Amino acid sequence: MDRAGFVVVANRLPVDRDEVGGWRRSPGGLVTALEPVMREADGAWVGWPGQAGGELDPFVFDGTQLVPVALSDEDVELYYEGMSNDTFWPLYHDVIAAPRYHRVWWDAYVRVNRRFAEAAAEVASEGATVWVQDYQLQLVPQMLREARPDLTIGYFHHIPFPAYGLFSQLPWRRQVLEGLLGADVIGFQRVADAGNFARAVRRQLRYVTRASGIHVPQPDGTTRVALAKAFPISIDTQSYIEMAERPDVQARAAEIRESLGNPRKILLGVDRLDYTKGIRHRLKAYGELLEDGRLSVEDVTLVQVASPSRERVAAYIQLRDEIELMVGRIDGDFDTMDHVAVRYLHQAYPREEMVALFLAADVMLVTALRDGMNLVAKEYVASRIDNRGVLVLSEFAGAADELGSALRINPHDIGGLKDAIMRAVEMPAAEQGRRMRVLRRRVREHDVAAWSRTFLATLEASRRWQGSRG
Ligand code: GDG
Repeated sequence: MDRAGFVVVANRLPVDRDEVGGWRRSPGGLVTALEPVMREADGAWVGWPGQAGGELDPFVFDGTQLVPVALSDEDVELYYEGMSNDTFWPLYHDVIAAPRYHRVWWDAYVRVNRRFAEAAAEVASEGATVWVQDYQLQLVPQMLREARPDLTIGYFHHIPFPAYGLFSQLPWRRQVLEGLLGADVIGFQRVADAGNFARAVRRQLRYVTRASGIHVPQPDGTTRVALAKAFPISIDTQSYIEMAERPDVQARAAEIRESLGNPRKILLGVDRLDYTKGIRHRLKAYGELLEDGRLSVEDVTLVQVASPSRERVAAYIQLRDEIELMVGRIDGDFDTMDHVAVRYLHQAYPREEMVALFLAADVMLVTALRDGMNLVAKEYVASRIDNRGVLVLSEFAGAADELGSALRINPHDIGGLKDAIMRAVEMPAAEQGRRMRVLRRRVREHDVAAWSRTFLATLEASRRWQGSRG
């Protein structure tokens, strides 16, 4: 195994198995964002290959060294489905679902984090930069620092960081804060997330914080400054623009409209089927608008793509039942032979189909109850090369900090959500254009490459500064 000067550590490797047992690159923003950096810096990526099973040797894919971390069936159940997706995920999304605290899950989480840290320590060259990703690996920064004090360590948290009143429920709150503080820079989606983190550190560990700097006492009696700051993630905007410009994608958008019976307005929701996304609130508001007669199925259709997610976790199984009951009721009450109220799709689609849907949709509904960023909101905006369409955006999604020209909503306020949907459906083209242009400028200027550049530049600067402090 060659040692690397730049190492990404993430729960998943950036590849999936293809049909013939080979590897193909997985879709997704992080993979695209890091590709140029990986290539330039002879990078390595440490992660789980996605299926439980035995050891795999490191291998090179597309010029990047991939270092697989094996997870057993038990690891997947306890560390991934348990601690990551049934404890941290609900706790960090404001306990929308009840987090479960199980000591055996935590023990597995510690054990698996150690395995990731060891793999990273082994592949990183002297003085390398290591970038740890997300809530599955919150202990890795400190474990790595202990093993390899020569490394520069960054961490990015893709989901929200909750208020202290909620975070303090966590039986292992102290270990998690200390784990994260092993990093030189701890990145969050929103300024508020970084603030919640700093507050938790002050309350729980009694460390001093100044602006975004956190003073971390060291075993030798000195202090080290870790930075906790917001770095809002983004998308590969240009690739969405190029896809939206393709004649076949535009033809597909027209075909989608046609096959829905050419309704006057198409509303769209695209989410992983997750209780954080506010799919039920959206359906409730829409169903009531049909019931009130403010909307009619002759005029509007709601397309809801709910891509399958975490299907072995109980809360997700229950959510799916609830959503499908609601959809069934709305369709049963309001469909006609020619028109459908909700076209519900519990499926995953290729990127081209998503962009065609974005182009076909007059109104995009992002009603998350809590969301780190919500990339779908940015993807919709990027795809609207015609400067038309309306984004209805929850203030509880990180994207709301940047996308101020969207129609901002509180998804808990069903009355307000209904009014916003009506306003979106009725919005004159000129106002759509004014708003969409501002939104598009933001995602063009702030794409995912800018995100990773800014993070890595901050990380580099913090290390230089730390070095000069001696
Ligand atoms: C986490 C945070 C944060 C969905 N269905 C299909 C499909 N997708 C794509 C979307 C989008 C991605 O998946 C989902 O990203 P989101 O940001 O909306 O949400 P999470 O999955 O919860 O992501 C989130 C993100 O990390 C990044 O930091 O923004 O807040 O929760 O790209 O388009 N893509 C395709 N077919 C589908 O059926 N091709």
